[in-house]
Amino acid sequence: MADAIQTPHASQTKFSPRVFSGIQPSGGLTLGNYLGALKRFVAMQGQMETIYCLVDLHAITVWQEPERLRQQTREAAAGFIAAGIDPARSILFNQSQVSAHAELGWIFNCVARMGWMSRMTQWKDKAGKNAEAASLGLFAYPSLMAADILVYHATHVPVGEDQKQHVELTRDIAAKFNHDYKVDFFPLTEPVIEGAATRVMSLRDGTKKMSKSDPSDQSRINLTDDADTIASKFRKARTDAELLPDTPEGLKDRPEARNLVNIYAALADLTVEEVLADYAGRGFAVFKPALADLAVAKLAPISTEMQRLMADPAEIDRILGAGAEKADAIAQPILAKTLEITGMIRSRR
Ligand code: AQP
Repeated sequence: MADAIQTPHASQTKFSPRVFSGIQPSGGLTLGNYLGALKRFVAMQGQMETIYCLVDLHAITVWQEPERLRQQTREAAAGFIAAGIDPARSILFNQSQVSAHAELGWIFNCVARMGWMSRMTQWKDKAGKNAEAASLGLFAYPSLMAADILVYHATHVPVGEDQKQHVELTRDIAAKFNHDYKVDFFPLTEPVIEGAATRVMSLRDGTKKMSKSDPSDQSRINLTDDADTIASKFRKARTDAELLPDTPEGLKDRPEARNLVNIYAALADLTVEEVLADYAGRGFAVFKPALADLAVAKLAPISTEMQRLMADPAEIDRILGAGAEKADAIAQPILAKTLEITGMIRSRR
């Protein structure tokens, strides 16, 4: 996959390739998080330096019960490791243990414009009609996300389609900072969005994103679901009565069918064309059990390994702490230089 990764902006060759990405521990990890993000985090490991973060400060932009948040953060860390993130090859930590994220986030709050934030579709979706009652943190979310990325001078950010707008805003913040302070200090980071399942949809409604905070558990596959639950959710997934077509164009106005075919392709590392070559002319009575078998084969080992890791929470905390130390060592000099550029006095204490 190395050839799919683009190099940073031509004038910015001084930034060495570095990957940063994160997931909110705002619930259990879903198949959407796995295919849109985690599976690709694992694939990028070894291609360049990789830094992965459980963004707990982002999670509290909507209410989180404290003990539950701690549990979800440990469970997400177990999910990362079970899916193939090796803490010896990637830096893995939770965001709140590296204070440079929040500090740079504040500076970026002063760079980003209100108008930019109010145009973010995630803000509009999550705040809904009652924006007055939403937290200030939810509004400023993309500015903290820019800090997460840029405090490491990360050049590449693997994300699902829904986060593309936030990575573009990260580039806008970097460009405005560089312009305002007449420096070439922050890279213009590239989103890395690829594969058949960059937007996995709800199993109940093919027009809605699969999400860990959807009130319906039937709408998603959780990485902790057992084999029977996975099979039953795919069996009950909403579909139409048509047979599968022989080209991707035939799925154009069939969001539920397209979603299931995309999921199959991503899990099997096939193209949509290859999946349709095998299943064209077949109905869902054949396709759904095949998809369920494939999903169980791919996800059950992850779920089993997660359970094993979760039995030792102290070890998970140790891994996150060690990751935070390594992350902090990269972030601190970049934060210190940012403070110097912005005119803050840095006397030795
Ligand atoms: N349905 C999805 N399809 C593809 N990629 C997805 N991602 C999330 N859902 C899908 C990708 O997973 C990464 C982490 O996302 P996040 O947890 O930071 O936030 P999110 O995008 O808001 O995910 P959720 O599951 O919908 O969380 P809640 O319900 O808490 O808001 C990102 O790279 C994202 O693109």
